[in-house]
Amino acid sequence: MQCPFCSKTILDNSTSCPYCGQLVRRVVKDEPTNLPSQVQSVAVPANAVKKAESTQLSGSDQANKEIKKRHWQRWFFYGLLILLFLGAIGVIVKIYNENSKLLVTLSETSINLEKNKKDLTTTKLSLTEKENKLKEVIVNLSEKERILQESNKNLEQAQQELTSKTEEFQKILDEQKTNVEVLKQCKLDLTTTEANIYSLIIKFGVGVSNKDLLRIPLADANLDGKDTDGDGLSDEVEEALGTDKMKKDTNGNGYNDKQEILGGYDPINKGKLPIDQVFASKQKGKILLQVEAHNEAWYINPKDSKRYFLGKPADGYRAMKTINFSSKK
Ligand SMILES: [Ca+2]
Ligand SMILES: [Ca+2]
Ligand SMILES: [Ca+2]
Repeated sequence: MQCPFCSKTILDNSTSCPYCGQLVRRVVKDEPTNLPSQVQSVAVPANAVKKAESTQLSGSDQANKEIKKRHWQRWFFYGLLILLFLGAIGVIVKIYNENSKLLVTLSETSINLEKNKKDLTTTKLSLTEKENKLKEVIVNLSEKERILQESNKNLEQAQQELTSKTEEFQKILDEQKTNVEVLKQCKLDLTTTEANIYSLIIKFGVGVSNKDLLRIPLADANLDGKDTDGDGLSDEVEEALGTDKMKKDTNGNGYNDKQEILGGYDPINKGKLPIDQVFASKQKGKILLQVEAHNEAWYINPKDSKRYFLGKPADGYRAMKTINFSSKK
């Protein structure tokens, strides 16, 4: 049968439910109670009642044991649930913490990424700027390379010109060397010629007194040279003539020494010079040496019978070249 209170299956002759302890069967001798209508009333003998009561007590202990067992099972189950719940909470907390850390890491990574993006942008800008500068440098380099090539061409051309000029210069140097050699030879020849002229002047020169020399008119030639007083007669000529080389007008008559002597007047004393054309004509072609002075030489030109100053014998060649005379006349 089933207990009407807890619906558990119990023995058919049970008077009370071993599970819930409720009375399920009423004994006849007892007074009627307010049992549920389902409870059946049966006539039970007295020993059976005792036995039933004994059985009822035994069932009640079992029921209590079962109840305690179920009670402990329930608490074990609750404990297990609590443990599971706490474990789940622990797992959730751990996951939350991990997520938080992950979020922090993600945030930091995001910040770093943003920073890296900015750095990358800055680097790109810098790179672009450097690229532009590099392009400018390349352009400048190309321009400089072009200039360099042009310079190299110019240099090459200049080198060619230099080589050409060097060759020309070398030719000029060679010519100059040749000319120097020729000049040396000419100087040597000149020295030889001067020596010959000197020998000729000494050999063919005829001594003449200053008085006789004044009888021959002076030619207006070979009178230049160092002229201290500026009267037109060189110091050397004035020494030969006996005039003052420091005064234009030796005798102080208002006419300078050159004017007077070329005009036939005495530049030292007053009056005319003792010009003697016959005497002068006899001296044509001769070289006269002024023995009363410093052996200055005078050449009497056959063309005009005038005396030409040759200077000292060593200077004779220079003087004679300018006279254009013929000694044979
Ligand atoms: Ca003079
Ligand atoms: Ca003078
Ligand atoms: Ca005078």
